[in-house]
Amino acid sequence: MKLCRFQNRAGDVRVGLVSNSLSVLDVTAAGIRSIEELLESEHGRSYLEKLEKANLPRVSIDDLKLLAPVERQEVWAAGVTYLRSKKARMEESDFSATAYDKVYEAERPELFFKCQPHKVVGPGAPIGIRRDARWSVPEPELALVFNSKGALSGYTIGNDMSSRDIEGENLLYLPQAKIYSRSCALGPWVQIGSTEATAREWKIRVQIRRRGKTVFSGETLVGQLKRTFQELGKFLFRSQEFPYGVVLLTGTGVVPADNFTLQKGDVVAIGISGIGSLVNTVTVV
Ligand code: DO4
Ligand code: MG
Repeated sequence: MKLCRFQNRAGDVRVGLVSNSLSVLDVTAAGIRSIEELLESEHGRSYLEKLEKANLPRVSIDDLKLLAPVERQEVWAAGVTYLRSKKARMEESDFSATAYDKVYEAERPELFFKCQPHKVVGPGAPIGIRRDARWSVPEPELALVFNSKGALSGYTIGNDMSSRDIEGENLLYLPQAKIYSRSCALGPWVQIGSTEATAREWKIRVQIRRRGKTVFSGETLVGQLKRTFQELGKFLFRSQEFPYGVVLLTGTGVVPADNFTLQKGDVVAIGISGIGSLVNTVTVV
């Protein structure tokens, strides 16, 4: 089941259920105002199944714009959770190599604050590279959607945009390398109802196109993620509350070669086999 946020032709923001590739069921017509309220409710899933059969308006995909499936949730991220990420980070910086090496093996994962919802962009919206960065990359990641009780309620696709030169210069610059306008993309919807065992079989693919040509493509399996979803969720909810729930990016397992940097106009397409695809064009911020 896929839950989305969308804007209709009148400009209203609505919650939808994506039942096929052509249209979305408008569940706001049944009084649902947010994805959050569905994820918070114990009966959210069975209620949605009922709504699927109810006579609600269907909006054609041509008459709507999908929005990022976040409302008030903070976005956090896990790092160095795939061997590929550890290797790339250790190569990027002699200065920080030991830190990356250690955190990959440590009991406590690297978890960092990524952004508030207003910095998140949705499907089709421009994603940002910093004007003061020389080495910018996308990070295609599975994103876990937790409700306020810490229950894993769904999954979406995330792009943890990163400035590798800034991060590599000094680990203390990590927030600047990771948090800036349009530095995170999420979407196209929240996939609910899949177990961790199923999600670990999903493939994550990324393709970057420049003036119509593919300049990078790569893939990994969610199963390569070193830590379990439960482990990441437990650490995230330790000693802190998320009253609206939280989205957690789980780290990247695909990193372009060291001579690659994103440019304005590049099109970044991320696909996760069990979810769908998220496509954004790069802009300079
Ligand atoms: O420690 C740096 C960030 C790591 C990260 O974002 C990742 O591994 O995906
Ligand atoms: Mg990342």
